Amino acid sequence: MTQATARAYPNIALVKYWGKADEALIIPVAGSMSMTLDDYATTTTVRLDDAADALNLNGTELDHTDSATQRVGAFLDIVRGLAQERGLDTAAAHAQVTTVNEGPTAAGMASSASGFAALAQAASAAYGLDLDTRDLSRLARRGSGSACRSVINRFAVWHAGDSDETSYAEEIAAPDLAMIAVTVASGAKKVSSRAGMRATAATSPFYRAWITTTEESLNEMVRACADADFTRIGEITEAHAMRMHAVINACEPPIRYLAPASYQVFDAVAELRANGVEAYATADAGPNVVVISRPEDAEQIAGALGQYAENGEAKVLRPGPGAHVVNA
Ligand code: 2P0
Repeated sequence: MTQATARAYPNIALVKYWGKADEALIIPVAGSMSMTLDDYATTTTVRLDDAADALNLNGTELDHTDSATQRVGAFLDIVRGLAQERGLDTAAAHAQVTTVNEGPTAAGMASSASGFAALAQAASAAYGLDLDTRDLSRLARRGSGSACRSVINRFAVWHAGDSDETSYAEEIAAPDLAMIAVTVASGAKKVSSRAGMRATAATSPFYRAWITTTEESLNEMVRACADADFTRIGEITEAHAMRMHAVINACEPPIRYLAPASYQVFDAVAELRANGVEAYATADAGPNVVVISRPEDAEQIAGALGQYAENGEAKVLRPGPGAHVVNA
């Protein structure tokens, strides 16, 4: 096979990944848990040819010196290494990578997760590697940590592990959930996740506590999912998100991803709860807030929170599929 196309979706973590034990292999300091979304897909085609590696992103041909092209090229080297280990004659080939992110990049949804999950699936198929879900998750992890979770259907636990072999995501049963995305500010964040994680490890005095409490939160989350205990899932999610922002805020110099509008959404979610509507909020390395609810409450919550969104609308999202080949 010399060409393959794959699709993958972003994921939103309920227990967050923040910090690496191994920078080169992207082994996290603790496990995490997420829901794969059903919108904002990335579709990526990898075509083998003899020219140099090339990247077309959302219709724009990027120069080989562009940092995105270089990151994709480094990832393709890992795929070629696997092909070489297996004695495949594709191992020497370069690749033309064409990738399209659906929906606004401005939505602040984790495009590196869907991007590297789709690339891992398309590239492994194009180079002739027949990877099972675990090995595909391990491969996607090498591109971007959170991408290992976007390989997985619906709900994923990323086992931190302590080696390339033992750090992967797998599906976990969880009660049906909805997410409501409230995009309060679009645009690129000031500090990338990668740089923010490094700063946190190097300068935040709460880093040790973050690592140990994240493992505890994950264990509790796995139990709450097994019990289909939505309330506990929500409580862990919101407390854990605040802890992540706390450990980040404590950096020197400080890093702050949340904006005043983000806190307004957290307050509005608390008010919904006070009025008997169960909703819980989380936020990644940026100001946008994602709320979790039972599916039947999602539209009402979206209606209540739309006023805080930049475009006046909150978006309901549901569990979606893991990375998959769409043609070959
Ligand atoms: C997460 N984030 O668990 C957390 C919450 C952001 C905040 O995973 O350096 O883009 O490529 O492994 O995967 C963002 O980190 O970082 C992330 P790299 P990645 O979703």
